[in-house]
Amino acid sequence: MTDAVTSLVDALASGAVRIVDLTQPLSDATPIIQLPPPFANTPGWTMREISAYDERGPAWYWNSFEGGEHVGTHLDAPIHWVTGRDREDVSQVDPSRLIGPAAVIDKSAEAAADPDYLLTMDDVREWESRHGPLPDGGWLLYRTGWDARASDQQAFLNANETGPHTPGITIECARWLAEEAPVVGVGVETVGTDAGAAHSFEPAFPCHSFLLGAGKLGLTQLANLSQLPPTGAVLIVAPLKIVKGSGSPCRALALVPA
Ligand code: 23J
Ligand code: MN
Repeated sequence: MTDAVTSLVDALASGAVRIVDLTQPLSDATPIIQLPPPFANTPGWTMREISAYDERGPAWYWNSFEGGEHVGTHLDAPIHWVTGRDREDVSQVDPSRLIGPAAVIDKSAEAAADPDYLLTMDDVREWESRHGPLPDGGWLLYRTGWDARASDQQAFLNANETGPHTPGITIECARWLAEEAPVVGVGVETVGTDAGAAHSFEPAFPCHSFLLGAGKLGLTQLANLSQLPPTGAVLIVAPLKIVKGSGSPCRALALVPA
């Protein structure tokens, strides 16, 4: 009998299992969320060179970096939101929740037609009628096509005088995902798990409020969800183990059967 890890190693070597990188590049060009006044905003990503094979360090190149916890592809820990304030910080999130089966719901056509498109309970029920229930202990990954805009802050935030217009999830569906669905987290391609217009929802930012309040996780600014099947992929999320962190930039990978 071959053990499961050996089988995985063999499958990776043979190409029977493919690795899809779901992570956006992290640089000073990475788009960041823009909250309206009077709220404080996050700094973006900055790198400072320590040495580059020069008099400061003749044989080595290295940098320091600075940036918000919620910049680029990143994980939201439950403590990020007031509803989850007594729950885990990012260093305390159990690793068993950072690896799990992924259900991919594709609403990219709907979001292309309407940038304020909201995923509904009917959408989830329709997906479940074709692919089965959402995975126990797994992740819902919500594809909207928004990853194509991620190299351009203006297109990514898509704001006008009425605020940002980016796709999200209805209040009802966010509540169900938090309180009833068997998933441990929700991943999106946009700057946050909530819709651009969610500042005016009741409650405001329902994905953050309900999911993090229920101890679940958020994952944002994903790339390459188009390369995943609706079911059958495994998500691997690796945030930094920042003590007292509310979240962390992370590497997000998927293992996909070829
Ligand atoms: C702070 C306030 C509102 C929001 C966010 C952060 C995020 O989207 C985030 O990155 O968690 S909506
Ligand atoms: Mn966040």
